[in-house]
Amino acid sequence: MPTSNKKLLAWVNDLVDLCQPDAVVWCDGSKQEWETMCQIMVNTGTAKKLDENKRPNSYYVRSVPEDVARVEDRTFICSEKQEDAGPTNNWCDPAEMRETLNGLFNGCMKGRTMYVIPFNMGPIGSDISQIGVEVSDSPYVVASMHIMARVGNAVLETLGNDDFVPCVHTVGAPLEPGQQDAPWPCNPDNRYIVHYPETREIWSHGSGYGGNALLGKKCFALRIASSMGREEGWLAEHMLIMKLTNPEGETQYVAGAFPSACGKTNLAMITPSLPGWKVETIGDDICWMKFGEDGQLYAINPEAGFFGVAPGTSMASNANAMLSMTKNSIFTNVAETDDGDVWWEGMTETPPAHLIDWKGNDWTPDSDTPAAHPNARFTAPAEQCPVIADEWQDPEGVPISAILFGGRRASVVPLVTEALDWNHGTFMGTIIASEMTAAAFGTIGKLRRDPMAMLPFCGYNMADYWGHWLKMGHKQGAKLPKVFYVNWFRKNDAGKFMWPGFGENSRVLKWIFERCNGKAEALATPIGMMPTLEAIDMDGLDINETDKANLFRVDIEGWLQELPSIKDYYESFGSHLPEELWQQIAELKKRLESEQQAVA
Ligand code: SAT
Ligand code: MN
Repeated sequence: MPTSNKKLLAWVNDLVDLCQPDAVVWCDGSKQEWETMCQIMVNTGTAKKLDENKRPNSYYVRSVPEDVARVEDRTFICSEKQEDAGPTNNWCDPAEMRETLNGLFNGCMKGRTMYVIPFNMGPIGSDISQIGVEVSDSPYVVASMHIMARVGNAVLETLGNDDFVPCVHTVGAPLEPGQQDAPWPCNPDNRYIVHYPETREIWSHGSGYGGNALLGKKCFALRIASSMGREEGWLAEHMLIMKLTNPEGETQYVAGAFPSACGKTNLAMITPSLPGWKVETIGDDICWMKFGEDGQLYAINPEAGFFGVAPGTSMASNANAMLSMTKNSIFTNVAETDDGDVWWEGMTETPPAHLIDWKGNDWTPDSDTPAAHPNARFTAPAEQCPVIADEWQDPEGVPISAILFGGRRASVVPLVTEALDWNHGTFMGTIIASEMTAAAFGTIGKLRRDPMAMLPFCGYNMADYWGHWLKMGHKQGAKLPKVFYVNWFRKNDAGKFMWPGFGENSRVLKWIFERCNGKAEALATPIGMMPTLEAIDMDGLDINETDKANLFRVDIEGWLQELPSIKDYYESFGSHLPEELWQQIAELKKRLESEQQAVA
């Protein structure tokens, strides 16, 4: 045994009794181990090695149509009391769930190997990092965890006899003696992604894909960690972290939460259009923040790799992501080219003449289904990102100056607004939403609320989570980041995006940077501080005057119309909703109405 940690040894022993694997392997995290896992996947038909000259040390994996994404309706928060999971989570009584899972896990690894994967979320040795151990019967999980986390002996050494978060994963497909394994074993009829926040445990059954199976990611780093953060006074957030450097060489660190399909990974690796400005990446998905002794919030990226959506990623949309995955990467459910490489929709303007699609069928540009699954993924080491910041693994973390919230809003929400203070910023986070339908001018599409972009990832009652945010702001001596709400997606009368996005977002980042160092002007409006028209650098941008004005327009009527839906939303949380947030609505309403009267 590579450890003498009593809890760990006893836990693994119990799991061997329960799951009855044929063998147990303690993962050491070595290169040799990665090679062994990949070879096993090749032998069982799970993976294909890509052409060594085109993409060295990289593999192609195809799952099955029943197992292609996270399953939110099969994800459970099993707190003792239902109200502690809150109305946005699936809850089940923990005792009942344990009984169900005991049945399902009994003998679930027969005919398979149980891998024990010690993993560190965050730089090894950092005070902000956490340690977990995942037990899994999937070599794909072991190989993916090699990229996404720090794994193996170094973690066990750091762990010593301390506590860890136990994570149990099985594909839920035991093998009879002599039974041929499937290339992608799973059990779609019995999927359970289960969290016990009070005892800090994760149990996952039946899926081998992404966040269902790589338990360090959404399960630990967000759901369990958010609950730990609440108890211990820190924040676990669904945020990118980036480092901005201005032409004078000054730096600021910014974190940002965006719902899916808002270009979060692209923003994390943005190539700024503004001359002299530099953006570097610390993380693209998850951010853990703790107060330092100086009262500032210090952030780490708990992950070691990117698990990004492939379709739409190209040298034009995100060159740095493309360059991160040129070697040592795993591709899942993309399409396979005839010359041993990968392709997906959007990678090149002209698709190859022939591909094997993600289901294993021949594909040509005339086919009427996409070649890659829309949730196809690349798994790539963060250290391979050309713009990864030098300090991305600094155990101290980086001091955060600004937090961005954003959604995809065709109407009402301007390009950028700065919160009046921490409480107002928290309010902004709670009202993040994306429009599900493209809104016609003056009407609002159906809104999907995704507070702090944490809707599927908060491990306890969402309203209590907002309360925790507010409480963080009351900490004695806290020097809090400024909070900004951005919206790259506002449309004009003709239904066209008014803002070009991508590298041009650096113009907004510049204003945010200069608000943080006190150099940029802002105007007080009913919805927060906004840039003066001169404060955002529009040099060389082809935007007409009407659109320019509308990007920054405070839509008084639109906001007043939106307030009742925010109130309805808040009401769904009953007595857990912090009083402070009701006050935020009341104050916003007052500011909007007095502006309305002033204009009339
Ligand atoms: O599958 S993951 O949860 O890791 C990624 C995602 O769905 O956001
Ligand atoms: Mn995410």
